[in-house]
Amino acid sequence: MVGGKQRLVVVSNRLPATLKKDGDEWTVQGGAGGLVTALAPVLKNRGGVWIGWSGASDPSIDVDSLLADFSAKAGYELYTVPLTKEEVDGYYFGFSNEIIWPLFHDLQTRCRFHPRYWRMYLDVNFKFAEMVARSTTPDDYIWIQDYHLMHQAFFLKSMGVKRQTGFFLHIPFPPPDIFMKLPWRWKVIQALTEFDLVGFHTTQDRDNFAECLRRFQPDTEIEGSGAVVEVRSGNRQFRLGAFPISIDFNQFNGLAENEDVARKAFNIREALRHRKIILGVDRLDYTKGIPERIRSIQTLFRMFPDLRGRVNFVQIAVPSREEVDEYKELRTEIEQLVGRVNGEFSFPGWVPVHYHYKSFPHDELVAYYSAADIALVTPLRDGMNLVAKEYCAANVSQDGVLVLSEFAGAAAQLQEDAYLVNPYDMEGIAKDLNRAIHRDKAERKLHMTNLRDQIRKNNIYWWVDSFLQAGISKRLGDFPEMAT
Ligand code: GDG
Repeated sequence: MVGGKQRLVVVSNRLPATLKKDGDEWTVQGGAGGLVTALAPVLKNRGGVWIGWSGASDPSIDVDSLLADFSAKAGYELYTVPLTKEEVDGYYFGFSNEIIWPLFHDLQTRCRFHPRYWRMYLDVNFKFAEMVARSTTPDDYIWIQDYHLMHQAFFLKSMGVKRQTGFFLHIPFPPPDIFMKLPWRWKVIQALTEFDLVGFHTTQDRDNFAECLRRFQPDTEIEGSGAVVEVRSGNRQFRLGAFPISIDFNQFNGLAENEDVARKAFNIREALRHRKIILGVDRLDYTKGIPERIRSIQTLFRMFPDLRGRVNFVQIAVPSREEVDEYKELRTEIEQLVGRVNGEFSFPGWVPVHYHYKSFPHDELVAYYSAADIALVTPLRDGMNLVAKEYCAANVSQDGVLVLSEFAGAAAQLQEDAYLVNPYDMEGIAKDLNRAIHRDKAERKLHMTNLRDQIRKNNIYWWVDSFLQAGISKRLGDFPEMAT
């Protein structure tokens, strides 16, 4: 624990509240991404500060007063880093989303390595670091989130500002063969070594980073064998750790038991009575493998015609990065595929794929989780994937089945009790779905109980504690290893 003495300062690209224009009015909305879901309850329970961009680039609006209400309700302070449209284009849409996001998800052919993106990324990182320097004290613990802000410790040091810093990467870290394609590879590696602790979701990600570091700095030595290791590299000494992010288990479990939510779940089941429900929930992103998943559903109904009329696939796709052409094209591709599968198999009274392109209120999302017989979570690559864990936590009847991509970080923890699939293998997925549909009740219960136990123990509070203890404790081994 940070303890009473040290204030926690979280720094991320986006604040947990974003400003949106609704007609002439600006409104404040809570974010729906994995990071917000993960950290909001923690800061609320401890109190602290969150530094980030508000999502608005209009200099005429008074961001701070708009956010004051949200901050009071949220129970922690917010500081905004103002960004111009040009900065957002270069640093966020450019460097972060057109370079690091695809590259770190092993999709290097989607990268656009424009040097001006890199320069803007550095400028904006400097701006963030100035805000961190101004609004924190040497006693604070500064926890930087994610790939948009890899240069924070580097710039703080270059300003002569001493802070205790930790960095957590929410996406995978690629192996050297892929990472080496980044034109600014050594600058990024070096910047990461300036943190006191660098955290990843899995030991695989951590080891990939260590491999890249060794290529950069052959004298690198690594000490320790647990989740957190001590690194000596050049003139730097710091820690690397694997901290699989998780969810507030009790919140999802409790919501699923709530009477209103249980009624909503009942209504979903009633609407699809006598049919098994397979559920997919994702931000609409090319890393999530949604087209591949719909094709695997098509394959399921082709390979197992007896399932026609007896199974529904429900896909919730949350709008994401809608301004970007690639995401618009992905949406069109998904909608055409849904149309094609429904056109191929529908008959009066049964439409196989139910597709929702919108964000559901939290309680409705939990109702869907709770109503579904099977969660089909098949990202092509994913840092962790919280949906897989949320589904299990909401499965209070304990008879659901998780079908999970082997390329999601969550697979490292949940592999024993989920069906692990290759998201590119349509027939393999179809066969495992067929098995999952026919799995007997006792077996479903056994595996779901194990999954829920694992997620209950290694929950979001455990994640925060283990990261902060690794960041703050003097000796290695003074922090909790993952409960099994
Ligand atoms: C990044 C990494 C990593 C989804 N639909 C609705 C909704 N959601 C919420 C889910 C979940 C979150 O969005 C999605 O989290 P994921 O982990 O699946 O994915 P990313 O957004 O890509 O997150 C990922 C994560 O960071 C944390 O480190 O696991 O690998 O890519 O929490 O509940 N929420 C609401 N309505 C919806 O319709 N309210």
